[in-house]
Amino acid sequence: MTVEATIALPVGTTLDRFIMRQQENFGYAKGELSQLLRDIALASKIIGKEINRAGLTDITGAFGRENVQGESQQKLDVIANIRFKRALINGGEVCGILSEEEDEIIQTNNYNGKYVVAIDPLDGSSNIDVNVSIGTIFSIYRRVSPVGTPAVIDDFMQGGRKQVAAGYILYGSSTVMVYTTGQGVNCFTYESSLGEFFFSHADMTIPSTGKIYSVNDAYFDEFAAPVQTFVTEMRRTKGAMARYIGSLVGDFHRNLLKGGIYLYPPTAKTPHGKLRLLYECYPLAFVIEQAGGRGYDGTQDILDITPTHVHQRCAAYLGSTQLIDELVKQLNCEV
Ligand code: AHM
Ligand code: MG
Repeated sequence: MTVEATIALPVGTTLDRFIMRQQENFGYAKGELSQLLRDIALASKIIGKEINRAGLTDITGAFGRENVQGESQQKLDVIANIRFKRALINGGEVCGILSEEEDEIIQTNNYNGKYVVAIDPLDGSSNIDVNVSIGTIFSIYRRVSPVGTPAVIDDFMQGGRKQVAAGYILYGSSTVMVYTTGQGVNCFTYESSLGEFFFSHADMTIPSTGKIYSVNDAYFDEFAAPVQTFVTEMRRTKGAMARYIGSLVGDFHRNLLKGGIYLYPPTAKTPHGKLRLLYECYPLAFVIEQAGGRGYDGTQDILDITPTHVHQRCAAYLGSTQLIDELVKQLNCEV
C-alpha cells in the first residue's frame, strides 16, 4: 500500500471501496482480482454467520469422513468448503481451486478465469465446538495455463513469490479480513449489522521483536535440538509469554499485532511439519513478509520453497524478524 493511497483511504472505508481504489495499483487484470477478493469476502460473511450459530444448529462435530490429510473433517469444514467453492465458481474470475478439503484440484469450468485460488476454508476447525477463534486462509495466483482451458496443477505450483494476493479471515472476538496484494498489509473489521467489512488497520507492520512464542509445548521433546534451545531461550527471556490456541490464524494474527513467533517444527508424527505449504504457509509467509516479518521453514524462507505437490506440508516459523533471525542462528550452529 502506498502512503498516498493510505492517506486517501481513511479508516472506516468499506472493503469494496478500498479494493476498487487499490486496484489502480494492481499490475494487471484489475477488475478481475478486485472481484475475486470481494467474492472471498462474501463467502467469509456467510461462513461467519454459520459459525456464530454453531451450537444452535446441527453443524458442530465431526462429519464422519477424513480429508486428504487423513484428518477428521468437521461439519463446518465441509460447509465452509462448499460456501467458498460456490462463491468462487459464481464469481467467475477463478478457473481452478485447491482446497485443503479435497484431494484433487477443483475445476470451476470458468475457463476464461485468469486466477486460481488455494484455500484452507476453515482452519483450526477442532476449535469450533469449544468456541475458540478459527480462520480461513487464501492464496491467489494468476494462472500460467492458457486462458480458455481448464486449470492445471502447474497453475498452483508457481511458488510463494508468485502469489498476487493472499490473506486470511479470522472469526474471533470480531471477524477481520487481512490481506496483501504485495503492497503492504491491511485489515478490515466486519460490522455485522451493516454486513460490511470496514478498513480498520492500515499498513500493518509486525514489531521487529516480541515476547510471545506460540508453539505446541507437548511436542517439545520431539523438536530438533536447535529448536529446543531456541524455545528454552524464549522461556528465559524476561517478560516472555507462551500463547498458543491451536488455531493458526488466531495465533498468527495476535503475533502480527503484538510481535512474536509462531513455531510448528517437525515432530515424530509430522516429520515434514504439519502445516500445508500452498494454502497455509505460503499465504501467511507472504503476509508476514509484507508486514516486515519473516517466514522460515528451517532451511530457507518459506516463499522460496519450490513446491513438489499440492498438499505438501512444511515446517513453519513465522514472526518478528529478530526472533526468526535468532532461530536461524541456532539452526545454523547445529550444522
Ligand atoms: P487443520 O488445518 O487441520 O485445522 O490443522 C491446522 C492447525 C492449525 O490451525 C494449528 O496451528 C495447528 O493445526 C495445531 O496443531 P496441533 O494441535 O498439533 O498443535
Ligand atoms: Mg488448516
